[in-house]
Amino acid sequence: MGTMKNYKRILVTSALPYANGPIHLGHLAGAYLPADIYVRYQRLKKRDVVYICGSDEHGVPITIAAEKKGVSPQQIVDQFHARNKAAFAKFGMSFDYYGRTSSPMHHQTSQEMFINLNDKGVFIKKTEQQLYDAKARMFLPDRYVKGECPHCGFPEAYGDQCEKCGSSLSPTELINPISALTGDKPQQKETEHWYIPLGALQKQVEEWLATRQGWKPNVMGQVKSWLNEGLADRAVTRDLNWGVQVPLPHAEGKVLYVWFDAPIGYISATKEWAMEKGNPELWKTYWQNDDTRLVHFIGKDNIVFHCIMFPAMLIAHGNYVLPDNVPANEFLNLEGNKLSTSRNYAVWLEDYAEKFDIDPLRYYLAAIAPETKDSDFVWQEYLTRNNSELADILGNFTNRTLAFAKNQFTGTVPARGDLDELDREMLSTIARAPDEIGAAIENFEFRKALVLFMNVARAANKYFNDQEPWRTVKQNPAKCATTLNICLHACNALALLMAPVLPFSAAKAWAMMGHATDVHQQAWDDVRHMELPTGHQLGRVEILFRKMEEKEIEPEIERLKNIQAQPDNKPVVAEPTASISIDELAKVQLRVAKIVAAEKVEKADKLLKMDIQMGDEQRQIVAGIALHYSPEALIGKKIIVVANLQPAKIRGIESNGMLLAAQDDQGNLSLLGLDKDVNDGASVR
Ligand code: B3M
Ligand code: ZN
Repeated sequence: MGTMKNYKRILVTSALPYANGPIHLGHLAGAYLPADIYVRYQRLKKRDVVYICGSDEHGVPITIAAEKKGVSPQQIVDQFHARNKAAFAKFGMSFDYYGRTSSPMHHQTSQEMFINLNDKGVFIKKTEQQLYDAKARMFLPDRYVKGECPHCGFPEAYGDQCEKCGSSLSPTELINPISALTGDKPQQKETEHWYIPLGALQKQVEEWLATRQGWKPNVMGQVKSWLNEGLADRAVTRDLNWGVQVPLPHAEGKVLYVWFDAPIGYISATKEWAMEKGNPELWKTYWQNDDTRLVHFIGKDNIVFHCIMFPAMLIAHGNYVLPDNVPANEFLNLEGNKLSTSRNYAVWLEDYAEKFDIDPLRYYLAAIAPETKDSDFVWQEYLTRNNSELADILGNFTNRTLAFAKNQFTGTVPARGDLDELDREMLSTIARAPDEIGAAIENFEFRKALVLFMNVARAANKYFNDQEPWRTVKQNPAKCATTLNICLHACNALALLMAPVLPFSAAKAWAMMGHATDVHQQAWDDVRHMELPTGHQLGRVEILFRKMEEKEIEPEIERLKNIQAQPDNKPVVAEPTASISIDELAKVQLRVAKIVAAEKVEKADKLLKMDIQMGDEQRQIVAGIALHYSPEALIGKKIIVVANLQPAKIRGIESNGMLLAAQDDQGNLSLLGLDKDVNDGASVR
């Protein structure tokens, strides 16, 4: 774990998005939301943390976008820098600074880095043949050329990278290259460029990587496969008229390669942040001290640049910290298909924000974060999780508790009396939560953190049910007061615990608890012991999470379906096959679960509703087995469930998983079980 070293401060970056288009959910889920959750948590832990991002305004992606729209590159970046900055703010991205690489500070910082390495003799200067478009009278760097990937055969690989297999490429490596400007077959023409000798730096990069701990296997795996192939020298300059000028005489028309200057953008933005704070030297504390923990949040297509190329530059410079971790995410798909900007097959932040609340999206995206493999955004699932988790569990618990306190205890906190077993259990669940959730966040396991968080809300909701305060209020008022005191204590804790993921709702919930302070200024560890004093006046009761209706998401689903149905679109879904691959099988998560509660579903004679335990997770499932098993006979039984089936409503009751049973043609039914005892939560393979 990266936390083993004693770091004094944390510097977090999210990939600088190209300012050539708007931001969509795939971006958000990969590089921004996880970082924001991490940073918000670290702030609540009272750690010294700075969160840096900004616009990447150079490179061929920008000039191509400008050419397409018939405007200047500057107009493109001005527009999208402003729009993307605003969109991120709406989604609660809590950057300490959002810079841009067209700033003078950035140009200067990048040029200094280039000069520093050049003076040290790091670069190799090469004269070589490069692809040239005679019609456009221009060299064709990076995305100006397309062709077949020499590694995987993908026909639309770019001159700098294949988006299919992730290989980083040079234009001349492409098979059958064509100019993206004119469609012509390019010529070769002589030009001169500066190269960073990654081959010569490989050993140092490897030595540094060997000291990294707690990296995600998918990230380290990709890095290792690069290293195994052997690193090739990479040109760090381009023949282009847009970008940071190469700061040497006789280098007219040459700019720094965008992947040379963009990561330096993290440094220049930190400098600008420090200046804004009135302490211009402060950036050095973060970038040039070994006790800074540097963490880069990125998508998987940026791994090679953040784990090899930028570290190699920093190593060659010698006076910078290297990343402690690079928790890169896999990709987010949309309704079963790959996102496609060009086909508008995406959900754009700006559009989303006009129609829907922000926190439910943050919640759902964190719940399906593509942490270890690609994941899929499904509108229906988003709605279900909003309604059955945020609204029915977290919101419902908060609202019923506050409404009860308002009606029975004049909106104040009643006294806590003698505790019974359930009271003590609830209090200890709350006391354990900050460390458990915190540990998951520290490990970049945001999905797990969310499950742990929601389990606290689930337990609280169940506690309310089990203690039946609506009954004890008449029979045993002191017990009722204790129950409500503990429920309010739980609401208060949940308001703070939800702050990293659900920042807007946390503020609302915190105000509902009667606090005039800012929830985001509280201390995470206080959850263990923060008590609401008896008599504390609670705030106004409001709906925390609104239930959504199908008709709100129908147009969104429709729009995406229509795009998919357009005939000129190549299908991007995998062909269905009769037999399934091992990878497809691996998508089905089977786990051992213990049935802890079971009851008949009213007016549905075949259905049973069950609470099942899988390790530290509790869920509810509904199954059509009531004619074969009585509820009592099931309690304590261990069964096998499909754990990652989309939650569904069966007769209006949420079912989150499916149990496995065998049924013959006589109708005999048997639940699948185990022939030796293993712990619930165990996975079945
Ligand atoms: N702009 C690529 C991207 O948006 C690039 C990231 C730069 S991070 C220094 O995917
Ligand atoms: Zn490829």
